[in-house]
Amino acid sequence: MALAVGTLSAIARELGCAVGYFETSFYDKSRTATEDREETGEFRPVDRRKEALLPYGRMAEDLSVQLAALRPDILAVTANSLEFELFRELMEAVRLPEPRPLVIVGGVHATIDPEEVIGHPLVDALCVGEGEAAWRELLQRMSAGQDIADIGNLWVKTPGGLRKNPLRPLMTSEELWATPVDYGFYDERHLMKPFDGKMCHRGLIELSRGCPFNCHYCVNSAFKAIFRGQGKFFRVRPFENMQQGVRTLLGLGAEMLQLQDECFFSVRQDLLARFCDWYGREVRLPLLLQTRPESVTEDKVRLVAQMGVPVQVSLGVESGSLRILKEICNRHMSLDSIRGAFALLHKYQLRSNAYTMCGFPTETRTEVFETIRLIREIKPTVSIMSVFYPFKGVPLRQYCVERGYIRGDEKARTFTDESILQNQPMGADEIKGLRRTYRLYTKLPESYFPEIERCERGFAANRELYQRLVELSWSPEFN
Ligand code: B12
Ligand code: SF4
Repeated sequence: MALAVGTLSAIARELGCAVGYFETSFYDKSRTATEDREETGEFRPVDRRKEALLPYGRMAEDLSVQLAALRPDILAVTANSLEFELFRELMEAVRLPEPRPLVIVGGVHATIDPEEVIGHPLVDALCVGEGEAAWRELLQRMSAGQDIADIGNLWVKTPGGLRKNPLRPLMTSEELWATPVDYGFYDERHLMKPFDGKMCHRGLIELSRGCPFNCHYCVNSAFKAIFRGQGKFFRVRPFENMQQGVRTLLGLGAEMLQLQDECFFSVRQDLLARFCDWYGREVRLPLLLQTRPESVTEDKVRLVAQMGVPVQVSLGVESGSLRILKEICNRHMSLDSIRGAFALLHKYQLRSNAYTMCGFPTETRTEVFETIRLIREIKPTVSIMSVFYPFKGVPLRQYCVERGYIRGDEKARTFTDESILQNQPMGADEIKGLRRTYRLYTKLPESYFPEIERCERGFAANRELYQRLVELSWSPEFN
C-alpha cells in the first residue's frame, strides 16, 4: 500500500477530518509480477495461503457503495502510471454521490503527466510533487468554505478555467518526515511479503529520499527536471525520526525491514556508521537495501556486515553491455565497478541481488547474452530481469517516440509484461522468452544451453522440460 495514503491520512486526521479508505489491491486484476517471477524461478516459490482476492468486476460497485455511505467532500486518489490506468477504468463504472465530491489525484503520474491527468473529465484537481503542504491547505480552506483555486502545487479546474499554480520548494528533511505515517488502514496482506520461499512480515522504511543519479529509463530523471531550482532533491532523514519510524514498524510486528531508499549508500559514511551501530545493537532484524554498484565501498560494506544481521544488498546492474549502459541508460560505470561491488559483498558474506533489464531500445540478442555472462561471472545470490518499459517523462521515452519505436499512447505496463517497442533487433516474443529463461541461462552450466534455448523459443511445447530446469536451478549444486 502506498506510503502517501498513510501520510495524507495522518494530516487529515490531525485536522479533525473523517477519513475512509478504499483499497484496490485485493481485487483480482491479473497475475502479479511476484507470481510471474516465482514461475520463472527468479524467486523461490512461496507456499502462500491463497489470498482471497475479490472479483475484479465488483470493484466499481464496492467503491460506489462505500462512497454512498460516506458521502465524502473529497475523493483523493494516489496513483503511479499503472494505477492511473486502473483509476480510468474504475471511474467509467463508479457512481459518484451527489453532491459530487471534489476528485483530486496525486502521486507519480500526476507529477510527470499532469496534462493527461487533468484532462480526465472527472478529475477536478491534481497535485504535482510533494503533497503534504498542499493537502493541508486544501483541507483547511475547504473546511473554512474558502476558495481553493490558488494553492501551490495544485492544478485546479475553476469556472474561469484551469489554474496551474506554481510549485512549492521541495521540503527540507525536517519537513519531509515530520508527519508520522498513519498505519490505521494498512491491511495485513500489505505487510506479509514473500522472501526466500516464506511469507514474512516486512516493514518498509526510508533513511533517504531521492537519488543523485540520472538513468535515462528512470522516473527520477523526470522528477529532477520538474523540480530543478526548487531545492535539494536528495534528502537524508533526521536520525531520531528514522529511529521512531523503525520502532513503529517493530510495534506493528515487522519480522524484517526493507529500506526503500533508491540508492542507500549515497548517505554519508558517518551517518551510515551511526545507523549500522544502532541497528546492529537494537533492531537486529534481517535487512534489505538497494544501492548503485559505484556507491559500494569496502568501508560501507564492512559497516553493514558488522551489524551481524542477515542483509541482502540489491544492486542495479541493468546490462552487461557497455554500449547499453552508457549510450542508452546514461549509466557511466565500468563493468569492473560492478564486478568489484559484488566481490566486496561476497567477501563480507552479504546476500546480493542483481537487477537487470532486457528489451532496451536497439538492444541485440548478443548484448542480452553479455548481461547473462556478466551475471554468471559475478554470481549474485539472486538476480531478476525486467523488461524495459518507457514510462512517461523519462528521456528514453522521447528517444523511442522520435525513432518510431513506440507511438506514445500505449498503456503502462509492469516490468514483467511484454515489450511494447517496435522495429527492434529482437521482437517481443524473443524478449519474453529470454526473460522467462533468464534464471536458467544465469544459473545452469553452459552444457544446458541447448535445452534452455528450446524452452526459450518454444515454451508451450516444452513446459515440462522448463519446469524440470527451473527446479534444477534451485538445487544446492547450483546455488
Ligand atoms: C517503495 C516503492 C515501491 C514499493 C511500494 C509501492 C507502494 N505502493 O508504496 C514496491 C516495491 C511494492 C513498488 C512496486 C512497484 N513500483 Co515502485 N517505487 C517505490 C519508491 C521507491 C518510493 C515510493 C514512495 O513510497 N514514496 C514516498 C511517498 C510518500 O511519495 P509519493 O507516493 O510520491 O507521494 C507523495 C506525492 O506524490 C504526493 N501524493 C501522492 N498521492 C497523492 C494524492 C493526493 C490527493 C495528493 C494531494 C498528493 C499525493 O504526496 C505524497 C507526499 O509527498 C518509488 C520511487 C519514487 N521516487 O517515487 C518507486 C516508483 C513509484 N515505482 C515504480 C515502479 C515502476 C514500480 C513497479 C511498476 C515495478 C514493477 N514491479 O514492475 C511496481 C508497481 C506497483 C503498483 N502497485 O503499481 C516507478 C513508477 C513509475 C511510474 N511512472 O509510475 C517509481 C517512481 C520508481 C522509479 N524511480 O522509476 N514500488
Ligand atoms: S540509480 Fe536507480 S533510482 Fe537512481 S536514477 Fe538510476 S535507476 Fe533511478
